[in-house]
Amino acid sequence: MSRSEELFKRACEVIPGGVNSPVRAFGSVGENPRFIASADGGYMTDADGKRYLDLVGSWGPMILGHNHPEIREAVIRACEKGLSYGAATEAEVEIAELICSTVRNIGMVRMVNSGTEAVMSAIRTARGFTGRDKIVKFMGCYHGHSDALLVQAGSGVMTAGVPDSAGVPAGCTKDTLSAVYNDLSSVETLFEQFPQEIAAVIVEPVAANMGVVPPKKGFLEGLRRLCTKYGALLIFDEVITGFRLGYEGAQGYFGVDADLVTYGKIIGAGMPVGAYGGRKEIMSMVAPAGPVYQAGTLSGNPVAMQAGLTQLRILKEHPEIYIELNAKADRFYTGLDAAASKSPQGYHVNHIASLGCLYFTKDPVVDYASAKTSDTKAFAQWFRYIFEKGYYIAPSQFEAMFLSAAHTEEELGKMAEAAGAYFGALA
Ligand code: HOZ
Repeated sequence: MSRSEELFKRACEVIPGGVNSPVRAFGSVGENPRFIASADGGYMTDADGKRYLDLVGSWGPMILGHNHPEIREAVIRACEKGLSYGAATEAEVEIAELICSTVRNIGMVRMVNSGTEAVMSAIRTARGFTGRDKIVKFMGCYHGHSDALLVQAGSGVMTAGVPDSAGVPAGCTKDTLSAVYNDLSSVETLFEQFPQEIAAVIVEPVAANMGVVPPKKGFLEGLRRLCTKYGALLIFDEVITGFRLGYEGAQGYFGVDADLVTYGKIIGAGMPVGAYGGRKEIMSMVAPAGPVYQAGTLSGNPVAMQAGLTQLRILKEHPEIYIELNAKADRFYTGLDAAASKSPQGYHVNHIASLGCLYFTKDPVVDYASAKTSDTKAFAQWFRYIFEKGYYIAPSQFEAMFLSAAHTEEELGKMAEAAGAYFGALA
């Protein structure tokens, strides 16, 4: 029995499903999870000593690669000064100043501990600000696991084939309206039905929890227009796209302004951090400045802030990181596309900047319904092959691949070659 198998056996006795987040379980690809012992640069090493080129990158935040020396040093220095104070620190001011001075439409920002918390709080703020209750979300978009948002959600719930969750009272989702991603008319219909009741439209500007689905031209601009017309707020959930598509995330990449933006793990360089921010008049609603209550002992944790601040500073001081990463990613996904085209089966590679995904379907994937046409058995077979070759991709069809600055052209080229061999053999 391998060390990972042994650990999984023990874990199953004491942790539900043996894992602390369902997407790590490998169930949908017919495998057991690998327990990770360490990570460095573009690689992770499991408990049995097998090394993988890691294309998950802790689900996004490791844009500079694992164990970056400057970030590690900043964390060590912070640890030497104590792990948590539950009190204000200078680093919190610095990171907020950095974000507010560089990202459009962010006049104030509040640190929390995860993307789930950021989204939950942004929704509350939008409701407090507008005095309205309803929110619009898109099928297949995932905004964390808070009650109101587990409605036709992506990510692990989509992988499990149960896009809603048990344990969510109907009352919690009665004000959540679902629209079709990339389909403006579905949003317009909801606004026509509830012109005065919708507080906010929340969207992943690039949907990256049903695989990767970029927005069609005009979709985000149309959402902006509709929200302005009906007095609702537009919330960009940038847990995945923030500081990844570019320094200003999707707002900068597409040139569309959001009213509120939510961030997740990338804000803490992989440490448990999230944040939400927006224009001053909206964020001034948040306690203690305003009446929308939101709190957290560990929010703005001093160690996590130093990690995040260091990563954001590096990204800001080196804009060439994004240029090189996105160009490298273009070449990689083009290579993967060429490799998969040898497949007798239908396939589609969707990609934008360093995010990408290979679907096993003949139809273009533009929304939840088309993402679900992907043959998940074919994905599982591909996963097992490429994983065995030493490439750690997400163990689910409905997640993204995340490239990092630490991945080399040569390593990615080898992966595309391995894909070519796999799909060639199927032909
Ligand atoms: N799709 C999830 C993040 N956006 C994966 C992470 C998790 O749920 O553990």
